[in-house]
Amino acid sequence: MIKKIITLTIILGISISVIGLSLSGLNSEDHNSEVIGNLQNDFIIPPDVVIPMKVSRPGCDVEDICYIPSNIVAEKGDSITWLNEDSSFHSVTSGFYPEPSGLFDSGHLDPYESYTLSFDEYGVYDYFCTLHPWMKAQVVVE
Ligand SMILES: [Cu+2]
Repeated sequence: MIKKIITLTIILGISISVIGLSLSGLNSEDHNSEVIGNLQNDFIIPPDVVIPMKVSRPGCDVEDICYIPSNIVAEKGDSITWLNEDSSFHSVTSGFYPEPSGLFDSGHLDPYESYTLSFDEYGVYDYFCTLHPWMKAQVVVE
């Protein structure tokens, strides 16, 4: 009888340590995913210009909010990051619709895709969206 109890205790002890090990295994996985999450957060750069929701229909041009802000002032050498927060494709293309000037073109930006460009020359850079003629804005490098 005593022998059986001892055996049971040993088995229980082993099971508990096995459970403990697998739990700590789970914990370290959780920890890893947290670290990855933090790393991703560290890489998210706050956008300078946002392409807001619902600008794929005309109307944002009335209040000049197709790109926010529609006029951004940068210093020479600054980088500007655009973020498409809409559920449609948009672009950041230099020039005026429908004639790209050829200076820069993001191509079609997916929802939540960003585009970063550095401006190394003074000037006024008009840009537009190749998909939506009413979407236009400006970068001024001073
Ligand atoms: Cu657009």
